[in-house]
Amino acid sequence: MELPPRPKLFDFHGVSMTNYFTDNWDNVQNFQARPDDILIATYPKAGTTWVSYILDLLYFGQTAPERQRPIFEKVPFLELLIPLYPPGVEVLDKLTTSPRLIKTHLPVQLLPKSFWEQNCRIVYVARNAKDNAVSYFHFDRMNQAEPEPGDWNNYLQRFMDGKVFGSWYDHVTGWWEKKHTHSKILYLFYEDMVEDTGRELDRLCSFLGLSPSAEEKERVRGGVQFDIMKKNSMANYSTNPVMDFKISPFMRKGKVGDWKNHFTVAQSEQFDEDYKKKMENTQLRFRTTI
Ligand code: PPS
Repeated sequence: MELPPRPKLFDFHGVSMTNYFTDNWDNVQNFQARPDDILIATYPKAGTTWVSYILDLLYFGQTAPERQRPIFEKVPFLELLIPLYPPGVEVLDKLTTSPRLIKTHLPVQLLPKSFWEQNCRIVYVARNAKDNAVSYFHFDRMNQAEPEPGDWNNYLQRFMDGKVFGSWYDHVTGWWEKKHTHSKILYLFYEDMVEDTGRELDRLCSFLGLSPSAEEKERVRGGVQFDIMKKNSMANYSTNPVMDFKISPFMRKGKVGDWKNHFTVAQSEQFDEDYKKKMENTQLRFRTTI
């Protein structure tokens, strides 16, 4: 199928987005959440797919034939409306599983209000800004549904300016603040998940009120390791036609600290200085190495 030209970013309610996130806006805002829905919220490239697949395995196991579908179909993307697929909202409305697992990249202030009214559980995943920017850059190179990334230096500046998809700084701090008033948000860090997946799996289970057997937990932990997920066509996006894996695979490196292979010393210093200013009013702390 012919792919449409790459979309452009524009300012939408103070957040830089493409029309693929805004075209279905009224339906997204009027989305009716159900009390048992579980929302996976992230700034793009922070570990959405990893947590989505963990939750999918925890709730639905890996054997049922109807679950042998790509993760991006099983965990619909709420605000997405791209030509090749039905709108996320439509897929979700028809979804009969309990719970429904829902993906969103929306900043906290733009989340449809029914998620708060229904008091849904929300798993937020955050990743340190430097690795997040690198991962996003490579994703934009290979994904025809994303704006042209341009060169790395220019991209990094736009990331710092909040002009690749909203502001990373506002996104991670906005959700962090919300955690103080909404008790049903679990705030996870990508770096913690890489450091000790089993420990973070335990935190997830306790948040969700699940008590899988030790054997089941080990099966999930084993199945969501980077190398295993990278080979798994249901988890690695290889069936998604808008992505060109010859440019860069979706499951690219899966590491903490890959930013060191991309940032020059000067870029890193400038980034750190700007970061300090943007993050001075928050207690939120990230690790850029583990
Ligand atoms: S998206 O497009 O926003 O849904 O992307 P997202 O899934 O949030 O992020 C993709 C990055 O997460 C890495 N990833 C993993 N890392 C470690 N272990 C596991 N199991 C795993 N699964 C996905 C993926 O490789 C992308 O990061 P980079 O740094 O580009 O490799």
